[in-house]
Amino acid sequence: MVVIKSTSARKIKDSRGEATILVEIKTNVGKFSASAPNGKSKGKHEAKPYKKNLEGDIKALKDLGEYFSEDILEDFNDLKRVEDIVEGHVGANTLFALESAVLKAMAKEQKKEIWELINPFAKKMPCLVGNCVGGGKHSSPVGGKKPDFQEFELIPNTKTIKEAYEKNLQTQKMIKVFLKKEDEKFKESFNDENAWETSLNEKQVLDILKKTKIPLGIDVASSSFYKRRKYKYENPSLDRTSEEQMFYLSNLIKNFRLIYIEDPFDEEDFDSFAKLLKKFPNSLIVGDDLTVTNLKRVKKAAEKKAINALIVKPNQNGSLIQVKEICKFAKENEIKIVFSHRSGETGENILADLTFGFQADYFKSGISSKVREIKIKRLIEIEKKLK
Ligand code: 2PG
Ligand code: MG
Repeated sequence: MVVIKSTSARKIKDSRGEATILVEIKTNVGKFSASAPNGKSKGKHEAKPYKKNLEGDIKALKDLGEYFSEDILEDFNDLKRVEDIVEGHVGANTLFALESAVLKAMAKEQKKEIWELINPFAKKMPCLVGNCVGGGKHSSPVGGKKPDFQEFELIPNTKTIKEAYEKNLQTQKMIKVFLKKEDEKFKESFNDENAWETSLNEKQVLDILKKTKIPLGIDVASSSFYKRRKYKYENPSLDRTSEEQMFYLSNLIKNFRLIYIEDPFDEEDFDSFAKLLKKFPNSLIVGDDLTVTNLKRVKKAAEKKAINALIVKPNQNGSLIQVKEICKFAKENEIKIVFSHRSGETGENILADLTFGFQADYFKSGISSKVREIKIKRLIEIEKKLK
């Protein structure tokens, strides 16, 4: 059993150089720490990362430390007790980091892997969704231009995670050569998630990626360019109504055989999601800003038949108990689960254990860079031990 003796937190920098939180707990079995990432293209309905601000949460956590002393924490569901104590005092980033640290303590005390605390019978590895080329909010313009879509993903079909990881790394290097040829403004620069920045538009990027023969996906992140009831494209400059967006995306899905389409419509437009899913039941229509790892919104999306896949970003919610409920609900409703990194990441790799423990179908992250690879490498390590 684990008993928390004190809790503290401090500010650290994420991969974008922005402040985020690292939580440390002192327990009867030692000290444990965990950090939370930061999003940039956030859903309107995401839980707040901090109650008021980071400093306030750091103070709150210190003050709350002694309230844990009576609680004995033995299994995953005991995180509820942690939540009961801090609820209302801290935001989602702080709660997620705190619960992650508690899981690390429990795993150590029980001589288990973290994923085993969630599901000791977990077997299936997720497929990798690797962000290869970027645009939107995560990218800077190259020579004044960038794609309006946020992410262009490679989703290789391989036997093992290790092969998928290597294939994505190799392919991303190959894409550099293609971009050099097709984009005279290309500067070999990476965006926030180590995806290539380019001056090309989404259609031109997909033309290049198609050559790889790897199944492709996109994160349209369309709420970020939906203004006054129009999708405001800048490259080239063109406004699209919802109907026009539907038509445009449908053509892209057909022409490029897209198997994964995240946030194709604005975060309030469940009905357009549903229409698209009806047209393309064999592609994954994925909710991220739409569902924001919030059980109520996931249930609404399921009722409206708006999605057949959903992004799970634990720090969009904070509560790992609710993450568990969402995964259960998704499985019961045949909705595929995609665990995802954030655009501002840290060296924390617990996301890999959560992904495997909850038996997610996909794991979305950047392809290269230390903070992304550390999570993929943890998945590879789990895969290796299973054999
Ligand atoms: C997304 C994420 C991760 P952010 O939109 O899917 O790529 O972006 O972390 O900025 O919300
Ligand atoms: Mg997204």
